[in-house]
Amino acid sequence: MTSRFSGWSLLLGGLSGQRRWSEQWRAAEPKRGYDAIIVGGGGHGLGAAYYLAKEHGIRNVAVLEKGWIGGGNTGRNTTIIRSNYLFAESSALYDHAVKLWETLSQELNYNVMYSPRGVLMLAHNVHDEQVAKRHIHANYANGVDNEWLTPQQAKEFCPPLNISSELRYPVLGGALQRRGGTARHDAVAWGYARAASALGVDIIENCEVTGLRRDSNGEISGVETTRGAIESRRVGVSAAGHSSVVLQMAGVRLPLESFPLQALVSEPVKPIIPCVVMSNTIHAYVSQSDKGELVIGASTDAYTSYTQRGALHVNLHTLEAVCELFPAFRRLRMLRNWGGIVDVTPDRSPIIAKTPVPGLYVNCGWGTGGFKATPGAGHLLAWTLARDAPHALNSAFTIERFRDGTLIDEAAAAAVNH
Ligand code: FAD
Ligand code: PYC
Repeated sequence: MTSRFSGWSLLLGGLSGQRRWSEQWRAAEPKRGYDAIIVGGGGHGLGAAYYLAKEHGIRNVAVLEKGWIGGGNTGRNTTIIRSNYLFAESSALYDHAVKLWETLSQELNYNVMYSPRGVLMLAHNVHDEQVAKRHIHANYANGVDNEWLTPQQAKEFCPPLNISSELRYPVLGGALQRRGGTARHDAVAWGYARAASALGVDIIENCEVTGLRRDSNGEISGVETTRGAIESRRVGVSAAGHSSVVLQMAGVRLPLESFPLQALVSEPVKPIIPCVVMSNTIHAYVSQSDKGELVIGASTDAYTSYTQRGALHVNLHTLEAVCELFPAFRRLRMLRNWGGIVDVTPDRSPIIAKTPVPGLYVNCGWGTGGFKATPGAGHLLAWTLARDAPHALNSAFTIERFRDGTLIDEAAAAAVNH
């Protein structure tokens, strides 16, 4: 496997340098029509285009991105990958993605820096411990790895962790998924873009979809964009944070709310934390990038918004929690912070499905937890769009479940409140 990386510009700081990488795919002008259009050039949308071309032979595909590829949540998240979800449908869905992560660099011939360093989710009270153990048992039954660590075992696994019983929220133990970890977020977008482009997919940046066209039968016939109208009988929408806005253009209402979610990084230091640590209870999650920065994530804001930045007090709350768990981090300076917009369903599980409009498909509602799903979501959206029918792994993740009450109510959907 080769890697084109010669340097690093991590996390949001990397976006300014991303033009250098865009040379690796063909910047395309929109054609009059395509066999399929994907709206949204994040990892999910680019992944869907790649799998359409690679696995379904549908190569006359355009990915339409209103900004630059990977500039949405794909380039703004804290890159935590895991599949330790409670329900059988969810753990199967997310584990499908984890399995794809394991060979993604080889698949794309692009180093996405997948690093299965282990994700440790802390318990701070009896309720946390019971919930964690319930997840461990459920995961075990579903063939997904997850194990309980005592406070001492947690400290051995993650030496800087403070397990003093004097803590406001003492560590009572934790659930460890060893196959969980991190990846280089925007490399995923670039890797899929390059591989899709090589198979003939057009990747069109600075092209916002402003309308969805339907013919006299009500079927999808194309899109309107800031670069003109484009025809297609199949449109997949993968516009995280804005999916309900786009679907509304075809008269489809989605049960989604959009919230800002923030993250921040410290100055770079030598390797200090060997794994990912998450605490749902005190709203902190932290890992270390290969460049040395501590990557820290906060909670969603309390109110819906499209501002792509969150409230300062949310970050301060997280930093207090991180410093309590890791006293050694107190002296670090924070380098930068940023926000993304995540869209959240009532049951915190995603939608990957056909819509009531023939030819229109949607992948959305991943909330605070869709980065880990990137290869799986792309793979399943492509399948659903190519066959006009869901794969067994996404057949439960419909829009209709909110009408029928067949919810997949995943409390494990994130380490953050939302
Ligand atoms: P995006 O990358 O957002 O792509 C959607 C694209 O659609 C965007 O580029 C956008 O510009 C484009 N678009 C929108 N409207 C239009 C339009 N009208 N026309 C054309 N294009 C349009 N998940 C995890 O699993 N682990 C984590 O640790 C994690 N941490 C997170 C931390 C933060 C701070 C944030 C914000 C999110 C985090 N997430 C995490 C969630 C994760 O980032 C998202 O669920 C995931 O990246 C969604 O990928 P995507 O490709 O669907 O979306
Ligand atoms: O889904 O693991 C997750 C996550 C961590 C931070 C945000 N989302």
